[in-house]
Amino acid sequence: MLIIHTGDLHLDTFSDTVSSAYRRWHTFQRLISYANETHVDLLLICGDLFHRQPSEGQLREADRLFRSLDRTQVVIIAGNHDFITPDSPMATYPWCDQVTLLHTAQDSHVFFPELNTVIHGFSYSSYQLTTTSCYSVTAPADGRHHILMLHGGDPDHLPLDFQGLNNSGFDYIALGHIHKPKIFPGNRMAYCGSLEPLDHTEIGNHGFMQVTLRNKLMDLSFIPFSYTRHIPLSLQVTPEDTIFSLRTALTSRLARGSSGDRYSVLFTGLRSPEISLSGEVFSDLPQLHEVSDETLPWYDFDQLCKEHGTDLIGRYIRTFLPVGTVYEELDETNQQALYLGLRALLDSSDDRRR
Ligand SMILES: [Mn+2]
Repeated sequence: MLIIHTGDLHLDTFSDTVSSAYRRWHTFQRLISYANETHVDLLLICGDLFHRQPSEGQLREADRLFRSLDRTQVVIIAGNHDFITPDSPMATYPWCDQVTLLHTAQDSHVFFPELNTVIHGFSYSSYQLTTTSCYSVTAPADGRHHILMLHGGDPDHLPLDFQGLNNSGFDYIALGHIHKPKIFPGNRMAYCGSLEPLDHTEIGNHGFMQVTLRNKLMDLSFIPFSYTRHIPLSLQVTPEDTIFSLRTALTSRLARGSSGDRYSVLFTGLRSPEISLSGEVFSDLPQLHEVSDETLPWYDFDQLCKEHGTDLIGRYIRTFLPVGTVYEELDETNQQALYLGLRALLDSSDDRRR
């Protein structure tokens, strides 16, 4: 039996750009195709298929995709974002035959005789859920496979006893809500993570969990599947670097990734005071999501002291660096203070010269 465990698709989120919402729908469509190509038996959607209670039209869009599944059965629970109230369109939507929505909070489950498998789970009926009394924590020993779907794991959204769950007898526990994928020790429980990252804070690989269950033997693996990957990248700058040398280093690093990769670049180290590393300098590189510059300008202190003698700038430097001491001996706070103060003094003396 082959199972895909996904969740937290948040298909209707428009938090960053409109195109990224279509990207999420498109990746969802790719997942449906993948399920057909690999002959998946069960597709488990562990909450937050939508970011808010979906409209009838949005449900129809999703249902149309589910209809194209050849043999895969779909089981859905609603999470804290798409929770179901009695007047939600989700409460009464006539899903196609392949889809089961586990709706009620009281031990709801569905049995698939051809797979000898029972799927347990329930949907949220409000944004918060601070109790765990709403689901059964032990699987019956009846010779069937038992799989539990849950959404939550923080104090306001179904606080979970992960150790207890691990010993609960379920063949697999499919978790949603936390957007970073995680497989728990013992290989029987996992957060699938969001299928596509929702924004640049959801860094690294995103995808789904793939479960193969044969008799009582289980194989669990994370399959990277998202189009977009947000990647933090730190680049060390030296005083010898020029804008051109840094652009060359950056573009060769970006060329190693795939077209959906988006980088948040952080420049650190010492740069020549002649160059500026603001985002505009790199704004033509489409893979860059943001550029942060934490570099400090590099100064030749001995040369500056010679030039400025006992004027304000010379005396300021000697306050931090008496004769015979070197910059590297200063602690980080004093290094920063020296640089920032010197920058201000040099800028104001430049202004006076103009
Ligand atoms: Mn959630």
